[in-house]
Amino acid sequence: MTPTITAFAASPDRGKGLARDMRVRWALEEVGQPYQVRLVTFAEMKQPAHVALHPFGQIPTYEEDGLTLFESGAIVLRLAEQHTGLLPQDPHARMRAISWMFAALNTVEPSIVERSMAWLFEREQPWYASRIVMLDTRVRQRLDELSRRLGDGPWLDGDFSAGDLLMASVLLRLGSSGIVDAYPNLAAFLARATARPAYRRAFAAQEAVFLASQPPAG
Ligand SMILES: N[C@@H](CCC(=O)N[C@@H](CS)C(=O)NCC(=O)O)C(=O)O
Repeated sequence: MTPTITAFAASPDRGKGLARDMRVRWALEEVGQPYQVRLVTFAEMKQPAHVALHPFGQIPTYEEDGLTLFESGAIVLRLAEQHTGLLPQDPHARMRAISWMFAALNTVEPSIVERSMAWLFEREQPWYASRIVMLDTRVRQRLDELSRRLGDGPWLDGDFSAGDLLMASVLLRLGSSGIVDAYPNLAAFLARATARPAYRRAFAAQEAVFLASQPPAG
């Protein structure tokens, strides 16, 4: 059965690949699994039909043969377990790659999300200028550590894995802040990740949703 994921009908990032359906689309493309997308509005995400799939009324969700999942990390793990290509076969290497998945979502993403939320909701407030300095420091602390561990390696631990996919997805959320540019090895990691054909296909698919929502030029 072809799995179905949900994504924003109108993504706030205007198709820049930052919404969390992107990482699921990317994983689906990496493993060569065709999929369908159901687009949902913000209002629909909070309705009982969607909340039955996602208790927090968010995207993405994933439905496949009677299995319903939420949380992008769990969905990527499901795909990586089901197919070859995103997790090593060796049991220790596999668990290390899974550790990187958790690290991306649990250790690196929170400070990045906090920074984005402050920009979105607090940037007009009098405290923003001092708060952003503190938030940037916390982001940089994680990037310092990550950069040290990555060193000259192409990926975090051996071959490209779901850990790299999630870490790249998380770092991309720093967007135009320029913070990643101060770390040449992390910038190169992102360049390698986003050059992958699976990433490009996933990006184009989510961007097409935004482009289709725009009035014709002229
Ligand atoms: N931890 C969740 C976060 C999901 C999440 O925050 N989704 C956002 C889109 S990227 C969303 O649906 N936001 C709308 C809302 O929370 O109302 C995951 O990784 O799937």
